[in-house]
Amino acid sequence: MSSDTGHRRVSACRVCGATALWTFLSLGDTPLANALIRPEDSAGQESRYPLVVARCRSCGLVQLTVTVAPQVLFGPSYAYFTSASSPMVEHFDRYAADLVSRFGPAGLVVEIGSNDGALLGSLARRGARVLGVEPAANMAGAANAKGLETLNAFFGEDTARSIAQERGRAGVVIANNVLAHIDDLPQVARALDMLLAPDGVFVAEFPYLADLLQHVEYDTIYHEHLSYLSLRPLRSLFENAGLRIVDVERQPVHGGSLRLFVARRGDPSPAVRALEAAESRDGLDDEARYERFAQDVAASRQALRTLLEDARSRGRRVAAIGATAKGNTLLNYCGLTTTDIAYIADSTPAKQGMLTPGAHIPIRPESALRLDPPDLTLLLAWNYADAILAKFSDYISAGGRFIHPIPRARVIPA
Ligand code: JHZ
Ligand code: ZN
Repeated sequence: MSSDTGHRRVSACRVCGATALWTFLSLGDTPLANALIRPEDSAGQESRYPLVVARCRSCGLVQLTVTVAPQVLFGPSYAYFTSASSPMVEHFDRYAADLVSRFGPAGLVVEIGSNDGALLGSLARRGARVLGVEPAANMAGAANAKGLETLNAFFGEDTARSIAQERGRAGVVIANNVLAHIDDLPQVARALDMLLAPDGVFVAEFPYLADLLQHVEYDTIYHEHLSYLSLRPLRSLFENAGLRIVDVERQPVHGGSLRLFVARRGDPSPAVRALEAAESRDGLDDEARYERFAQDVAASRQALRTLLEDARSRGRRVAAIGATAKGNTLLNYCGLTTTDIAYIADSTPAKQGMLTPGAHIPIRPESALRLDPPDLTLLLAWNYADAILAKFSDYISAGGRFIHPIPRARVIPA
């Protein structure tokens, strides 16, 4: 059964307001990617929402055609703890070191969507004066409990104004894996203009559209990710608020991310110019590129289903690792159930014992892969493939193998 309450259809582009939105991909009606279910509630009805992607014919922003209310997605309790993934903790520690060496003490440092405080902690240890802004009450609570002051709020003009009034303007404002989650992007740009000191810098990191297209990372499409970001639409977003993209770096996390540096003054660095040229060269402005992506997605689904059917016909037992948000797009879009995947191992205590949305696959601790080893383990956290293969080298030595699902499903190590 599907229900479709609590969402809004989008009729105008989230950056430029144009109404010419061209739809190129539908992944069906799916439940929310982090809406884990308690086993005792498994008979209840789950809300499903259309997971459809469109591109603005005016500014080029790739975006979902619906917006689910943010209170529903991020409200009192959120399932994803940054600190549960040690590669992300290490990434944010290097990130903190980079920021401190680029900007020095920088006065007040505000992080939007600061989750459980992984980056704030690394910055604070390096002497920065930090403040988190985090809408999920359980995440804000976890960060405050570690002594990392975090406001339990959504970021917007009201929050920006009150922070600036009470604590002064910020030298650095950071937003990691959260810009794509915000519906009203022009409001964010205006709020940044209120919060940043005259020479302040906004630093944002997010999964990059060019990597999503190239590596067929369709599973990073879910209702929390309202937009799939690239340079051209972001440039007009910031320019409308008197801000400019002055530098950019590619980062390997989450399947390929961009780290942007935005300021009031300064010319775009050579890296910005080079990446803009690469986006045009790679077809990010051409609808044919997105049509090809939609075909790649269907082919990737078919390849995974074929591999799993083949494994089943040989009597192989399959489990998975990483009860990720993206895993739930993959499982539901590929139509996988407990017949295909016995369980999912995950390091997050709050996810263990729950069922995944839609597919209802049970989540167990990581130790399950050793105590009850499957023949094959589907990497639903393929972004940590190297770390997971290293961690489970004993499982591999005993004959266990992993399935890497994208761009085309394959068994590793071969
Ligand atoms: P991970 C997240 O999505 C959250 P998800 C968010 N929606 C977002 O925007 C994107 O990132 C970019 C577990 N794990 O990071 C921990 C192990 O079990 O791929 C996590 O539950 N063993 C805000 O959910 C999950 O896997 C391990 O060794 O797709 C990883 O989730 C490791 C490394 C992780 O993100
Ligand atoms: Zn637009």
